[in-house]
Amino acid sequence: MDKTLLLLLGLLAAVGAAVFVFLPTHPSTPVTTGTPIVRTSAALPSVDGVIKSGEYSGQTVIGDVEVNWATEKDALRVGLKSPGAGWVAIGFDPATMMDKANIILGAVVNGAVVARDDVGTGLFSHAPDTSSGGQDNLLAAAGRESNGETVFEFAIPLNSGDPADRPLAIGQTVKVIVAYQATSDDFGERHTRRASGEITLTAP
Ligand code: HEM
Ligand SMILES: [Ca+2]
Ligand SMILES: [Ca+2]
Repeated sequence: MDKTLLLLLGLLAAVGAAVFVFLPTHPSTPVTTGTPIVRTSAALPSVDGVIKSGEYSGQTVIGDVEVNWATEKDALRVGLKSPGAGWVAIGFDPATMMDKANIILGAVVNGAVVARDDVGTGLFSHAPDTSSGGQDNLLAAAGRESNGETVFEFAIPLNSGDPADRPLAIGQTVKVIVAYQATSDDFGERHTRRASGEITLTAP
């Protein structure tokens, strides 16, 4: 083997080693896992990714997420606004911490909403209802992200009939948990901030 070839091989090996060393240890964040749902419902034209004044009968701030809600005959509409560009979520009626809560997550990915109907599967975990034989019961979802803030609007049945969801009723005061991610749209990524509060489901 002549010297030039050896030199070339050595150079190649060095470049290879450098690339290996500088590769990130984690694979790049995958786009939201699970089945993405992008839906709007003609019956719910207000689920459009914009929270207008007077659109919701209830409003509160939990953590630093604005939570808006209103009941329909058999449904609950919710509008969340987070100070982050990643996912935002609300969980209804947890048993302990995140466990058993009916968790609805949303993210705006390249201008389109991705939403999922989950359930708290443990103190610090959640999974799509569909992964435990349940159904995704989102009736509508829409979202908008601008200036590092995310608006996520959705509607769910008050009582979906899905054993993975906890039934809600008009008149009920329900514990809710709220969380958001500052940067990641990956539903598998832990919250930047989380908090809990209460909302009362007054009649429409
Ligand atoms: C894969 C996503 C998630 C992971 C890995 C995760 C993990 C955790 C962990 C480790 C804690 C305890 C430490 C802490 O307080 O930060 C926690 C607490 C909490 N999480 Fe999550 N979480 C996730 C998603 C969510 C979602 C979507 C919500 C709400 C809709 C949520 C709501 C909460 C709340 C309210 C607490 C405090 C519970 C309490 O102290 O009573 N989490 N989570
Ligand atoms: Ca659910
Ligand atoms: Ca469900």
